[in-house]
Amino acid sequence: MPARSDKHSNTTQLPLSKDLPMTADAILKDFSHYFGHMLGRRTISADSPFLYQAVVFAARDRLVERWGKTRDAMESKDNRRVSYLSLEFLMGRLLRNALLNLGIEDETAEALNRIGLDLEDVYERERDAGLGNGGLGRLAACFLDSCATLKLPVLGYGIRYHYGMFHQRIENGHQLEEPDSWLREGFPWEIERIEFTQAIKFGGRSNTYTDKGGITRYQWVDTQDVLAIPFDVPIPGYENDVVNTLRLWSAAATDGFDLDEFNAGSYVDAVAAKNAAENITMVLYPNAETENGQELRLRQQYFLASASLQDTIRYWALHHGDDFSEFAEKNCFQLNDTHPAVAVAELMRLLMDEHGIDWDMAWDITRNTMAYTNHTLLPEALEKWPVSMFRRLLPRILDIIYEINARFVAEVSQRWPGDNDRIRRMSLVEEGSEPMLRMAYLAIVGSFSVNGVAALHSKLLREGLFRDFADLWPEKFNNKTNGVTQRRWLAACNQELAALISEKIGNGWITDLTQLSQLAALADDANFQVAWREVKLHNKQRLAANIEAKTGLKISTDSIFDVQVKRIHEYKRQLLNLLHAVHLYDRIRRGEGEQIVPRTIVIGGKAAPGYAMAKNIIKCINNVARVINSDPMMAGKLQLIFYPDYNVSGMELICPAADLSEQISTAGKEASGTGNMKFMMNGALTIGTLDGANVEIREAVGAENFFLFGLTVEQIEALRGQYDPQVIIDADDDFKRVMDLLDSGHFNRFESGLMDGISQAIREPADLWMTAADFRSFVDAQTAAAEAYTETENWTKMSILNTAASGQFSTDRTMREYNDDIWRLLPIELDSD
Ligand code: 26V
Repeated sequence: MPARSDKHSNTTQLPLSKDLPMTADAILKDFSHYFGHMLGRRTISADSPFLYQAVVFAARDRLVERWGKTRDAMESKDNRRVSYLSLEFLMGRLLRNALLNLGIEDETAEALNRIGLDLEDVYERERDAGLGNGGLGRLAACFLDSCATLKLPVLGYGIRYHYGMFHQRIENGHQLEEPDSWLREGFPWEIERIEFTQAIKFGGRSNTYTDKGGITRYQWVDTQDVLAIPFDVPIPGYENDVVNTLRLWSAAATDGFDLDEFNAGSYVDAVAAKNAAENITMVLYPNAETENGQELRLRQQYFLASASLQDTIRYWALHHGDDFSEFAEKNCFQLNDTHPAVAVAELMRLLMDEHGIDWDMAWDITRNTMAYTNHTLLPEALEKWPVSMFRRLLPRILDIIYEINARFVAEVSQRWPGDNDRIRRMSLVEEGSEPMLRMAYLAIVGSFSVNGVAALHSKLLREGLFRDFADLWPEKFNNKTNGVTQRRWLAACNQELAALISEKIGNGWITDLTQLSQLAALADDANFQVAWREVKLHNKQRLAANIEAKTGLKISTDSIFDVQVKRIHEYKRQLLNLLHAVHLYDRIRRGEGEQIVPRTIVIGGKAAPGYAMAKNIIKCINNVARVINSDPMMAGKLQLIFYPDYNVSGMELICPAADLSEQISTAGKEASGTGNMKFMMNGALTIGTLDGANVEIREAVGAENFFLFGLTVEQIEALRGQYDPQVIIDADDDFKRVMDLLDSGHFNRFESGLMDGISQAIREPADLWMTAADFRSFVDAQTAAAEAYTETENWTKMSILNTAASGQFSTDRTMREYNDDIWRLLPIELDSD
C-alpha cells in the first residue's frame, strides 16, 4: 500500500504492513516477541503480570490495525459524530471482551495452551479499570461497546484517574477504604497521544478589548494553565472490524507552571509545586452528599469539558478551518449527567473568544450540539456550585453563564409576564447568602434534548423536578430506557448459558438480543429445563468458591441465592433486606425451620467514605451475618453473606449465579437500575418495587413471573406527613419481634448502641425511604418467592422466561434509540464493507 497524503492537513500516512493473521500460530509468535523482546522476560509462570501484558499487546496489535481503518473510514466521510462526555467510565477488565469481539478467544487460548498456560488464569491477572462509582459509569462503558458494535461514530471522553474507585476491605464488619492504584503495573491497552495535548485555563481574570473591526471582545488572562494529555483506549465492536476510541485525559503541569512565583533559589520547591496541577486527575470522587461543592471536583469537570471540546475543535479545524457554519450539523455532545455541564459555557467561550464568532451564532451552535441525560431524582444529588468558586476558578465562564441566564430569564418573563416566582424557580442562579449555580438548569437551557433513563423516571422528571422547563420546552424532553451489553453480561460472563442458548436458537442474539424471545417456546421443555438448571448450579458453585476464597465462608449451593449488589444507600433499602433476614432468623429460632426454604442472602456494595449511615448499614449487616452464620440452628436453612469489594468483575461472577434479584428501592427514587437487567438476562427472578426500569422489566416478563411488592410512587407521596412507622410495627407481630431483636443487643453484644441508628431511622416518621411501610408486603413477596422456588419445574420455566423477555434491555436497543431521536449518525462504512 502506498503512503497516503492528507489533503486537509499537511501529513502523510504510514502504510500498515499486511494484516496480522488471527491464528494461534501468529498470536503465539507475537506473544513471544512481546514477552521476550519487548518486556525482556524469559521465565513463564502463570501469575506473572508480564504474561498478561504480552497477551494484551498481541491482541492490541490486531485492534490497532482495525482502529486505523476505522479512523480512515471516518475521515474520508466527514460524517456527523458524537462525543460522549462523562466523568466516569467503569470499564472493568478488557481482555476477555476484546478477544470475544475480535473473534480470537479460542485461538488465543490455543496459543497459550501450547506453552502450558491457561487463558483463564491470564484473565485473572487483569485489574478492573474502576473509573466509576456504579450505574452511571458502567452505563457509559456498556454504551461504548454497543456503539462500536452498531458502527456508530461515538467517541468517549473521560478522565484517566490515577486512583480509581477505592477498594473496600471489611475489618470487624467495618468498611475500610484502600486506594486503587490500578496503573501501578501499567495499563497496556492505552496509547498516549502527546501530539493532541491541550492547555486548560484556571484562575486569572476576564478582560475586554476592542478588535480590529471595532468590536468588543473578551479575553481570559493571567491564567494558571494545566496541560491535558490524552490516552486512547481501543473499543472494539463485535466481529465487525470497527474500533472506536475512549480518550482519557491526564493532567500535567506546564513547564512554566508556578516558576515565577518562586525566586531563583527555590527551583526545587517550584518543581515540587507542579503537584497541584497534576492533582486534578489524581482520584475519582466516590459520590457522596458531603463531596458536593469540592473545588477539586469542579476543576475535574472543567478540565474534562475544556480538553474534550478543544480536541473536537482542533479536529474540526483540520477539515474546515475557521468555518463553523456546519459545526452543529456534524457534532453532538452527550452530557452524562450534569458533571460535564460546564461544557455549555465552555463551548460558548471557545467559539466567541478563540474563534471570533458572535453570541447569537455561538449560542445557536451550542444549543444544537448539546444533549443532556439526567440520572437521578434525588434533590441532594443535583449539582450546585457556589458562584464565588466559579468567580475564583473560572471567571470568564461565570461571565458567560450570567449572560446565558440574563437572556433566559428575559425569555421566561416574556412567556409568563409578571410571574416572578417562576423566574426565581427557573433561574440558573439560586439566590441566598451564598448564591449557587444550578448545573441541571444550565444543561437544560443549553441543550436540544433532555432525557431520563427509564419510562417512569422520565415521566417524574417532566412532572416534578423539571416541570417548569417541560412547560416551556415540552419538545426537548424524552426517555431513553437504559440497557446493558449482552456481550459482557451474558456471552462473556456466562459462557455455559450462552452456549446452551446458542445451541437452541443460534448465536444471532449476540447482536440482536430480541432473538432470546425464541427461548419462550422451550420454557416447558423438560430436557432444556434440566440443562438450564445444570448451568445455574455450575454458576452457583463458581460463586461459592469465589465467596469462600474472599471470606472463608462455605455456602450451600442447595439454597436460593438471594442477591442485592449495588452501592449502599438508604434509598436502595439494604435495610429492608436486613429486616427480612432477621425475620427469617427469628422464625427458624422459634422452631419454624421446617417451613423455611433454604436461602443464602448475599449483599454487596460500597458506601461513600463520608456517608456515615451507609457505613453503619454495612457494619450492621456484618454483625447480623456473624450471628446467623455461627448459629447451628441456621445450618442448611439460612446464611447471610456480605460480599466484600463488590465491583464489575464481582458482578460477572454474581449475576450468572443468582436465583432472586433484589430491586427494592423506595418507589420514585431509583432512576433506572441496570443490575436489575443483568440479573434478568441471566435467568434470575426479580423481587422488586414499581421503581425505575423494574416497571418495564415486569411488563416485559409478565406479572406472573415477577415478585412485586411495596407502595407505588403515588402512594408514597400520599403517605408523607401521616406516616407513622411505630404504629405499623406495633400492628405486626413479626415486625415487632424483628425490632425487639435489633434493640435487644442480640447482634451487638460487645458493641452497645450499634443498632440504635438504624432502629431509629426505621421508626422515624420523617423517614424519606419509608422502609417500615413496605415491610409486610416485602415479607409476603419473599414467602411467595420461596414457595415458588420449591416448585422446581415452574421456577425453571419462570427463569427461562425472564431471560427470554430480556431482549429489550440491551444497550444496542438503547443506542439505536439515542441515534434515531438525538444523534442521527450514519454507521461507519469500512472499505471492507
Ligand atoms: C454524584 C456525585 C456527587 C459528587 C461526587 C461524585 C458524584 C458522582 C456521581 C453522582 C451521581 C450519580 C448518579 C447515578 O449514578 N445515577 C444512576 O444512574 C444509573 C444509570 O442511568 C441508573 O441506573 C441508576 O438508577 C442511577 O442511580
